[in-house]
Amino acid sequence: MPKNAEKARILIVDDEPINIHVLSNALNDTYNLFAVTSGREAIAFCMTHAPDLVLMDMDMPDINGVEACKTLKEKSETHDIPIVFVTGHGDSDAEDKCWEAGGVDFLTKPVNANTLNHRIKSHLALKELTDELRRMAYQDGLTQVSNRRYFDEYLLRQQKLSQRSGSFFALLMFDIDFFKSYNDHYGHLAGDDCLRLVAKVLKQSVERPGDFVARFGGEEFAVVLPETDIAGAILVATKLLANVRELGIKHKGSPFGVVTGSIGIAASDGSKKTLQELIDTADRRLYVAKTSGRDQFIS
Ligand code: GH3
Ligand code: MG
Ligand code: MG
Ligand code: MG
Repeated sequence: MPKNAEKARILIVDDEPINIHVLSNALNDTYNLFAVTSGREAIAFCMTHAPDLVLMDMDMPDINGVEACKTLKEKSETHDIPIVFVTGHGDSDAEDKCWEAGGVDFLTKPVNANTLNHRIKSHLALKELTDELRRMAYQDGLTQVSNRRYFDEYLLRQQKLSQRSGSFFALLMFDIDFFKSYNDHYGHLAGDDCLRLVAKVLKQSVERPGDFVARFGGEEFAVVLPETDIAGAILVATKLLANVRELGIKHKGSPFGVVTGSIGIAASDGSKKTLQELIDTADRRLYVAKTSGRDQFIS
């Protein structure tokens, strides 16, 4: 069972309603079941509903099960959904195709209900563990935003996308002002609380689907904005600074009286700069924002 005790959601894909009926009856009622009758619908459903597991027929009109599986494995949004093939093809060539397409398991019809339920249970358990491991590997333990490791991967992916499309993406380096003095006045634990609050408000302040916030280190956060040039990044930076200031976290050691941050902005169309140059540019501008007053951005 998923940790939040919600029922796991299973999508049954089969062009024949009788098969959907049989599988539904075979599955025990700890699952939340959905069904579609084509590969095309399966892809659309997975993109919008992200089921926990898919039971996939092979032969279907339009997109067949193997093709649908390949497509799902190619998309980052659906890549991690385990796909169990349930098919009338018992031959080994068909099995090979399912494995090659990225399926996690293969069952032949008629399916033994007990076997089906056991296989599903173990795939769901494995998925949950994998998700948890991935979360731990990519999330900052203190603030729950992405960590540096994920930031590095995300930025690299963004650069590749941008190289292909020719569109700009922006990087914002945000650093809390006078944070050493905050710790000195209020203690390290209060400092940790402050970091959590700031991380949360940064995350809430970016709106577009690909916008990304990570803890870069210490009291410094990185924000990646896909499909965004300097002008767009300035709008976001203005909002980030205002939202942090408006948190109103008292800070006796700051001339502003409340916790504020400074931002350095850099943008790239993927072609000219290396990622290190992009980060260096944002860092340099952050430094200027600091030395020329703080609670501001430099672009
Ligand atoms: P500036 O306005 O120039 O950025 O000054 P600053 O004091 O914010 O910068 P400085 O780099 O001198 O100090 C950063 C402080 O952030 C020092 C460090 O102890 C604190 N810090 C880094 N990580 C954590 C953390 O995880 N928790 C807490 N409470 N403090 C942290
Ligand atoms: Mg079929
Ligand atoms: Mg600082
Ligand atoms: Mg710093």
